[in-house]
Amino acid sequence: MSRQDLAPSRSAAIFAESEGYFPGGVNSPVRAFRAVGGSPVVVREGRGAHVTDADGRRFLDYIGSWGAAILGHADPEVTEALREAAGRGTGFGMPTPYELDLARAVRAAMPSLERLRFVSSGTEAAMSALRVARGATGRDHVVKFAGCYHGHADHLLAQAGSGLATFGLPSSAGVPAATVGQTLVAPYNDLDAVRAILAAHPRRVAAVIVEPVAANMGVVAPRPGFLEGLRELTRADGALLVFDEVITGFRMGRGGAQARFGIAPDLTCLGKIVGGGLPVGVYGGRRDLMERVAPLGPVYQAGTLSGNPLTMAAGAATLRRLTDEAYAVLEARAARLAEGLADAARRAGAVATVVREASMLTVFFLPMAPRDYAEARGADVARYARFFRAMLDRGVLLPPSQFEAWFVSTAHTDDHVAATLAAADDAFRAAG
Ligand code: KE4
Repeated sequence: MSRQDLAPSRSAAIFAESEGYFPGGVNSPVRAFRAVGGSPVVVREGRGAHVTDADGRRFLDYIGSWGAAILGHADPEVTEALREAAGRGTGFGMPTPYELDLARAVRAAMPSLERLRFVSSGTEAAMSALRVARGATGRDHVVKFAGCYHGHADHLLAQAGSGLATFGLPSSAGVPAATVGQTLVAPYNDLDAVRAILAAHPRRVAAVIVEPVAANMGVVAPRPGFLEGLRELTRADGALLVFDEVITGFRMGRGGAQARFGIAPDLTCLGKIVGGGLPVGVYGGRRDLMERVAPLGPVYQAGTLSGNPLTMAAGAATLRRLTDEAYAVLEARAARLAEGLADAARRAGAVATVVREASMLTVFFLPMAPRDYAEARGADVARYARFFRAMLDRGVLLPPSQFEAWFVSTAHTDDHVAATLAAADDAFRAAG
């Protein structure tokens, strides 16, 4: 009997009632387990590398709040920082010293953010960064890449990844054609396609926005020269280069992907880790661009809880722990996990490829690593669903979609990696 077949569960009862409140019973689509089947895990609490569901079942967690929980769940220092901040009040709608503390840490890690603004989600960060780009250039078109996800702002839902990839949605209902008409889409890793778009729309593209390492079609690495090529092409055309580092920021080292690849974008978006697990987004970049933002300039953006003390405290407490040593241990462990998963797939005779970048990875049910969204979508999603369930039955919670990333935290130990690999040995066979 699998773990899921236990007596009628509280999780199932909670989810059934939730379906009477939320569309699909969830507050974000991918959580509904529609791509992997069954009733979703209803998490009652998390601690370290584990989450516990409403029935007391404990799982090793590789969702990690979609990357935010890089220190694991309920980290004592982050929790204490939050407790202390909450005692001072949760928000004032006025400047506080706490936003400055976090801004100092962000800019020390990413000097390209000469000026920055805190917001409350990655969607807000990407939406605002592109508004700055359009306001600064006076141009209306933006270029994005198929399979990249930059949140759910209308004009960014064209061929997006993450939940749209999970559900096979080319875009979203409710988005006027005119809105996405100015969003031009190229295949990831395809510089010729970008060159052709810029040639067809000379000096009309405000920005090219890219996940410097894609993680919303599964983890797809930039090919050598791709990011450098984007930097050159945008500079030559006068378009701005926007790095969406909502996932890669503070995941790929303190300086994020821009430090790892040595490229300075004009604007950067951050989220997740930088808020220590609380609602957050950041957009920032060149001073001459950001000084067009109200109240200094004509680009308007605002937010009631932008820079709120709780998020600032949790973010600052998290970044203090992300030392070079912490990253070295984290990435070595993720590498052992990735190598072990590839070995387990081979032993089981499974057609699977493991792609790892820093401490995030995807097990693609594909014979080789995909270079773009079209190739990623060729993955055997039914086999992924069987693998997901087999791992869940063995106490390991993976992202409930082939097109999302696994995230390793500093709370994952070598023993956790060993337990994951032991489960994977069986699960690859069970997935057939
Ligand atoms: P949020 O608005 O969800 O905070 O951030 C949007 C966003 C922007 N840019 C990138 C690169 C992102 O990955 C995201 C959000 N990531 C997804 C997971 N792949 C959020 C999970 C969900 O939608 O439930």
